[in-house]
Amino acid sequence: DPSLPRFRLADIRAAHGAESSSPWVIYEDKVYDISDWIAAHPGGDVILRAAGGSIEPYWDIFSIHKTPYVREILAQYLIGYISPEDLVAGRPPATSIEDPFASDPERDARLITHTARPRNAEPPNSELTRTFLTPNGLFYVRNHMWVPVVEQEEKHVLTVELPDGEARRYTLGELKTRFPVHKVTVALQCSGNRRNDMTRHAGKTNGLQWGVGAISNADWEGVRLSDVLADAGLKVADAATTTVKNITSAANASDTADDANALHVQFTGLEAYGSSIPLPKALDPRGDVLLAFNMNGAPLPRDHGFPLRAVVPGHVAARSVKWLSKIVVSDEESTSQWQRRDYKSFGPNEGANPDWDRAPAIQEMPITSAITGVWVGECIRRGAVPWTRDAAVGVDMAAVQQKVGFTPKPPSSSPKEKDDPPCPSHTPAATPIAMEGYAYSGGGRSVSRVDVSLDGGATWDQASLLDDCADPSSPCHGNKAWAWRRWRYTGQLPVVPLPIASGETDITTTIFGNSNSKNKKKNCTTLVVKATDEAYNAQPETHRGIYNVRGNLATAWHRVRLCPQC
Ligand code: MTE
Ligand code: MO
Repeated sequence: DPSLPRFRLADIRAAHGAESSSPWVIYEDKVYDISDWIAAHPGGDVILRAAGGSIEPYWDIFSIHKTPYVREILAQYLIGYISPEDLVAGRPPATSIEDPFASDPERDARLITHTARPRNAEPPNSELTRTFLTPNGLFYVRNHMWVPVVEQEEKHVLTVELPDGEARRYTLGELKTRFPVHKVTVALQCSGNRRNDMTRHAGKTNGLQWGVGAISNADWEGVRLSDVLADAGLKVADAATTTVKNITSAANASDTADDANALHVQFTGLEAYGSSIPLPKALDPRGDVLLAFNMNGAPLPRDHGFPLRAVVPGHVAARSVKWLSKIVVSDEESTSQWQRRDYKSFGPNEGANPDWDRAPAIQEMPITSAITGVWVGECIRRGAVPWTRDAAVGVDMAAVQQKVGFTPKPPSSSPKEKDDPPCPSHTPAATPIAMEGYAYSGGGRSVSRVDVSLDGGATWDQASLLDDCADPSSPCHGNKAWAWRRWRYTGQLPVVPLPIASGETDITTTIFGNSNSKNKKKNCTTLVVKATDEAYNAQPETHRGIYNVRGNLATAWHRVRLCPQC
């Protein structure tokens, strides 16, 4: 529209930056007033970083914006053009911006990186279940943006806002000294864990193609969210939980008390990520929701939320907001895209543009399990070694290892290290096999059984569940089964080679990341694992029935195809 006004770059920079009441951005030679868009922007007010200047350098970093759809949104806010005297080849001269990822921390080289900026990475299978508590450096990382820099942790401020608009501020130093400190053993799992499995078996999915490693387990230490909410003055009327009653006793009049069941606790991180949980979970005296500052006995690593994060046991990890800076108790869920869109699941028929509001946000996770290591016959596939806690499950792993000709090696520093012995020239008729993995269910429901099949699901046996929580040197903390359960299995592969079932996964892609098409022609079998929790929830047999375009909650039986290598 040529009738729109022309603006000078210097004027826009001076009057329409992040601090102004009408922030503008520039794209190509066009000027947009984004004041009304900020609230609806999926990344929140992060967009203000670009205010007063060109948005293009940011789109180079957050390349997710380079779509016609985003340009259409922007088009609604067009207010004019850049003056011709400020244009070079039709655009304002390129400006360099501060790279928000430049200060991201160093990471453990063993992590398998899906994207570097923002950082998304999972531990290799060979490390995943090596220990019950995942070492901090190997814990999977799921960042939507950069890692915020916090210089003085004790001075980090958490703002707590109540439904009546009252706000209370706590420094981290205050949180640590004013409230009792609790420890809870919790597995965090991304709703996208095992997404690549759903893609392989049911069709294309959007999102990071996680293997089985978007889950890890740690001891978290911090203060209870319910203690902080009570101190901040939250008054709710709900006889359902005792903590609520404690909070209520100060407020008998119903006009000062809100109904806990209608409220949500919204969490916001320093880089603008946000999500929420229902208030009853936060107030449940057995719910163990923490504002955590320690992980496995050390201060939170920067990637995992330093200096403060929410830990919501039993719920999808998307609610455990890192770099926590603000809590709002509200009659609404968080308005972020991570609450209202991304972390929901839909029916296989609903496609890429479902009725977003119809499905509830994922909170408690369903049951899942996975195979993380396989040792078979004389052809040893490298999995998670060594087996350290055999006595706990009554499996004589030394004998199995001797039988299969396997000598555990010390942990390798590189996942690519080739330390498998050479294959013999034949495949033994009846082959000993050993497997290990994890099982996990949300809501604090304990895993009661892990079923294993060596023949694609025709016949079943049971794995031994490790009693990690009973280990006196590292007991589990918390009111419910919030941790994962490791399992092991030893058995005998079927003597008769089985045909390849269609749609099954080659072990080389699942466990070792490289597929070998030659295997497809050989006699293969399929290893299967599935778990059951205390409420008898079980995993679906295939991903076809739970397929959703976002690839969330890929919890079907985990299958690993096993082919003779020789
Ligand atoms: N919190 C903030 N502030 N920013 C984020 O990007 N990612 C969420 C959640 N909390 C995220 C966040 C998601 S989707 C997951 S799966 C977990 O953090 C990952 O936690 P981790 O990186 O400690 O494993
Ligand atoms: Mo996630």
